[in-house]
Amino acid sequence: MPIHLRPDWHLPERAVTAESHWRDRRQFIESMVAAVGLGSICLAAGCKGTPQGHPDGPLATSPETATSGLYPVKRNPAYTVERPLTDPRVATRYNNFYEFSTAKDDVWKRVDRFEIRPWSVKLSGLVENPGPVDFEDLVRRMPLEERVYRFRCVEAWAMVVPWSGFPLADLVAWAAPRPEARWIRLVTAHVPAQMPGAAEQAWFPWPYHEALSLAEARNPLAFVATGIYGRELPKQHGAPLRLVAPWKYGFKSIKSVVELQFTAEAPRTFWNSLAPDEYDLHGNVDPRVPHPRWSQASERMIGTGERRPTLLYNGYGAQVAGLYRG
Ligand SMILES: Nc1nc2c(c(=O)[nH]1)N[C@H]1C(S)=C(S)[C@@H](COP(=O)(O)O)O[C@H]1N2
Ligand SMILES: [Mo]
Repeated sequence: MPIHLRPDWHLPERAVTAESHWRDRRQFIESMVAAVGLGSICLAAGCKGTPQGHPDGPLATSPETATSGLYPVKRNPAYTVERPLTDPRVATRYNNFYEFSTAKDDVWKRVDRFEIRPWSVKLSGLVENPGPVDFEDLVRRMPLEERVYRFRCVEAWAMVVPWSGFPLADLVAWAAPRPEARWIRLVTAHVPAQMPGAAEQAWFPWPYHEALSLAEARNPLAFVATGIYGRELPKQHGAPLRLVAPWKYGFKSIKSVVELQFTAEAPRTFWNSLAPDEYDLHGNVDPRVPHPRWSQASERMIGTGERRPTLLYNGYGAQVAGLYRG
């Protein structure tokens, strides 16, 4: 099927935001924070003891569900970051989720109609244990923990957030891949009636789809997030479950997953199919390889505007570099 591409199709991260625009938004957020008197929230990754970044109100868009009561969950101290946490009021209002909007600052306002219950995840392809898995059953059975991860968008903005969830390896084990399985194709829900962005931009090759090799999926860093900031995941972050692969650019961390298909061959992926020279199949963070339209040498922390040097594998080389040797 020929895909009609608008002239701006190759600007998936439309807000390769001009610094001036960004400063305006930051001032706006700061004034909003001041206005509602929320200035005293704990932002340092070192503020132990308190549920970190547990906000009053900013995640009000997290709907009440039968599983909201599972959070907060215990922090896994093996996954901490030397940087301050991103302010939850910033992270939950600055999202990339094209099914809802191509602009980052209004995704959270456009998710209301999206229905996340009931939800099931289909395990398919080369597995011994295929079939639909009910999300609530899954999340109750999995060992939930909190991990603080760096997160780096290909567009050069970055954040540090506490995700709640479980290792992807546990879901892989549940599926029981056959020996021929080498890859996993992950697929997002596609419900245009509930997704204004997908309805407006019908020419994209929906549903959003991504891929990890089975070895990557079994790496202990690969995480299925069901919560953030000590609460159940709000819809704009990919409720009820999304991938977090923190050593890869953000586009690999697919949201609102409905299917894991185990394959022998490398599957095609949404952004790589659209623009292979801009969005590598593997998408591993690498400061030495510029995006065709911008440098990847440094990154901008959302919420503070601080610039940091980009780290190879986003700082997770010790855990993942072995995957790519030879
Ligand atoms: N289904 C789906 N998943 C997606 C996207 C998307 O548009 N659709 N955007 C990706 C990109 S480019 C980024 S940077 C992250 C952003 O995650 P966040 O909004 O939770 O910060 O989600 C990724 N997952
Ligand atoms: Mo991104």
